[in-house]
Amino acid sequence: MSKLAFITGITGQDGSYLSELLLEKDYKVFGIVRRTSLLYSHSRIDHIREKLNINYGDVSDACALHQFFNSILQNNLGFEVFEIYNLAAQSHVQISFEIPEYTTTIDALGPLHILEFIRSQPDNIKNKIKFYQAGTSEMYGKVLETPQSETTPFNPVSPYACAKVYAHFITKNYREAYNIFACNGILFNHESPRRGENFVTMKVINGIKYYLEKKKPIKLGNIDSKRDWGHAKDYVKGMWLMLQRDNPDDYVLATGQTQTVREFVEKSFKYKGIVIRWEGQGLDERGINNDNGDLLVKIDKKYFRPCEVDLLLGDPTKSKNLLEWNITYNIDELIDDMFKN
Ligand code: NAP
Ligand code: F7E
Repeated sequence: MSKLAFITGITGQDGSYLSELLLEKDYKVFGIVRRTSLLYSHSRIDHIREKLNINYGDVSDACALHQFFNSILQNNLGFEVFEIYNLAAQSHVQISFEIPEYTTTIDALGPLHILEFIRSQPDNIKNKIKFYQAGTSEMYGKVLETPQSETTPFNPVSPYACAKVYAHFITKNYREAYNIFACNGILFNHESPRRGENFVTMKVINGIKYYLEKKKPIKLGNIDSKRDWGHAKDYVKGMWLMLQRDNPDDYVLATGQTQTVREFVEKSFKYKGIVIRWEGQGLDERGINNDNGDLLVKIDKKYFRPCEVDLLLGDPTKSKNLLEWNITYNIDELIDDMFKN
């Protein structure tokens, strides 16, 4: 009997690692990709492309999505389980302030389109479908307690986080109202060599490589915010584990450690043997190469957000206890992997 998995956001950082994991576990993996003017925008899944079943699609297009789901079910009668992972999102927090309506359409209504499909299925099919919603620590926003756990109230401060809060509660609502196996992951920041280039960790790693080549500084915004950074490979395992439990629930995935962006910058330069010293304050602050006086980091107000999430620190106790989930990369091993791969 076949195990089926469907991934929205399959071309993203997490979608690519999750695909690899599910293929290893003998799932038949389906996914949607967006039409782009260039064909070669799916580089994260190029190496496994032949093993995946891909259609064009978009989570804003419920009609096409439902047709694809129906065709999968009709072509795989007698399937054992159908796991749907909703990873598709406009996932950049700062950009969500520029395109709030689009972000809401994709990040809030996308999961509703999938939940509606599951709800419409007869019980014998519905009972074999499991749904994962990619929730985020950004939902805690201006945090109301530290560390943040599954019981910490949400207090979102960006259009991205507001849309994800809707997605979280509609997932919980459909679970309770229609007896759907639907889980919310509340994932703290996770990075990898496949991280998008405009997230701060990848920007710093690429910026250091560029500095070593061209002697140009990295331009950053707020370097005093704190994040709980893990490795995406560990986090996709947690997503899968959530769907293997007997009952659906919501889980935090985090390392339980937090660092400032400034510390991430210092550690990453140190990895290349460079000690950075800070001079000046506010927008005039600069990171200087302690050995030769080169300018390494400049502050640019363009990268500050209208509202900032100052401190994220997750409490993964529930996932550790119930899912037996653990991290295998600490921050230094993450930086090592990001430089090497
Ligand atoms: P990512 O690298 O930005 O990938 C996002 C994926 O969504 C890409 O495959 C993208 O396709 C796809 N997508 C965007 N809009 C879409 C649409 N309208 N229809 C269909 N697909 C669409 O994000 P990620 O880091 O892998 O994160 C995966 C999920 O976890 C996201 O929902 C994110 O919000 C959430 N999350 C991430 C983190 C983190 O630290 N990484 C933490 C918590 C939660 P293209 O390749 O065509 O752009
Ligand atoms: O910012 C600061 C910025 O964009 C981290 C997404 O995956 O994780 C991610 O959201 C911090 C913020 O990630 C720059 O102000 C300084 O305080 O790497 P980021 P994020 O906003 O935490 C959560 C959990 C998600 O769910 C999201 O999808 O770094 N920062 N200077 C900067 N950030 C960026 N991007 N660029 C800078 O130049």
